[in-house]
Amino acid sequence: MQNGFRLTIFEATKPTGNMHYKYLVHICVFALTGLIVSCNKDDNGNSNTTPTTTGGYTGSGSVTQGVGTSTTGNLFAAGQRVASIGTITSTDGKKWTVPAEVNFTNSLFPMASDLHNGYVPGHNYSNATQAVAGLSGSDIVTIDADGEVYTTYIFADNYFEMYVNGIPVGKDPVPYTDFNSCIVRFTAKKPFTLAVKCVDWEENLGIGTESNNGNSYHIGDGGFVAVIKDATGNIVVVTDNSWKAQTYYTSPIANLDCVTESGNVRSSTGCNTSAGTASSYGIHWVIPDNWYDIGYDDSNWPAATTFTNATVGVDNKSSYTNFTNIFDNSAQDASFIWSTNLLLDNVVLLRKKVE
Ligand SMILES: [Ca+2]
Ligand SMILES: [Ca+2]
Ligand SMILES: [Ca+2]
Ligand SMILES: [Ca+2]
Repeated sequence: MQNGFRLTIFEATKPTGNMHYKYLVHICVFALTGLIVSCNKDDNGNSNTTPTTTGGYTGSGSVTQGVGTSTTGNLFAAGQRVASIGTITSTDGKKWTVPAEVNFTNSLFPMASDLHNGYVPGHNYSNATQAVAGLSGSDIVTIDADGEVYTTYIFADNYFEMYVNGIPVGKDPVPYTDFNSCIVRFTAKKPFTLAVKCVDWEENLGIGTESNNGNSYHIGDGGFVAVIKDATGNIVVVTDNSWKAQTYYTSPIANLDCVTESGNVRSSTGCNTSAGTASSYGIHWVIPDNWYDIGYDDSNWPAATTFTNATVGVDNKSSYTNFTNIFDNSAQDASFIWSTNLLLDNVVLLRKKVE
């Protein structure tokens, strides 16, 4: 930021039902213009920049190359793949968390309930009725005390954190693999706004790759599907292309000039998706502090792209196939959604207003 300075003005405490969720409000003060504007800034202190050119890439993102440094060895020791967290520094000197900043270890962010979870004894439910019957009621997050109870069914490849009206309602209990599915319940009144952070996890931090069939740099894919039912069991919303989706981390990139940016459209559809290397590039964009709030303006975000079950590859996963009566309802079929690139875009934010 030029001609100005940044102040962290105050730390606010935001009530979220039976808990409090602390967040920082950052304000940029421009000395020359006198304007005060809200400023996008992530937990690493990075803020948005104007478009620059780096090695053939021109855009508002920051460019990294190669593998990051692990800072948390494994978020979920029981998991099939190691769910590590690390940091990596971009060519413009900014520090990024890879694959993503998450609230997995934040006890104030509620854990989603299990629709199907092989790591919890008895939670390999064969149908949704069984899974809901296993819930005590203490899982229900209050958005509006006089609202009705909504039940969300979710399958995510690999990890999600969901908010309703800016209030955290559930995070995925299995960050990487094996594949699980979830239930998130909340009381609310329409209209309400859904916001979901989706992470396609990675074994090779910062380069979006994992070991698969002998290839150490296989490019993993993402995908998110959800169905919300009201208290009488009617479907009120499914994932489809009426949702908004924005990309915040793309990797592995072989040639930086394959990523294009036009307004809020960040496209890697022209990039090679065969495999990564140890020296692949990544592109990172700053996630706005208030991206999950009701009032956040997503009007310029791209529409979500839909993908088939076969493309995401869920036909052999019981955490999905046991619940096709929910996710593949013949009258109101929920589609997998993501940004335009299911393979290379690894951190995708989704938003949807339910009227
Ligand atoms: Ca998961
Ligand atoms: Ca994945
Ligand atoms: Ca479906
Ligand atoms: Ca990926």
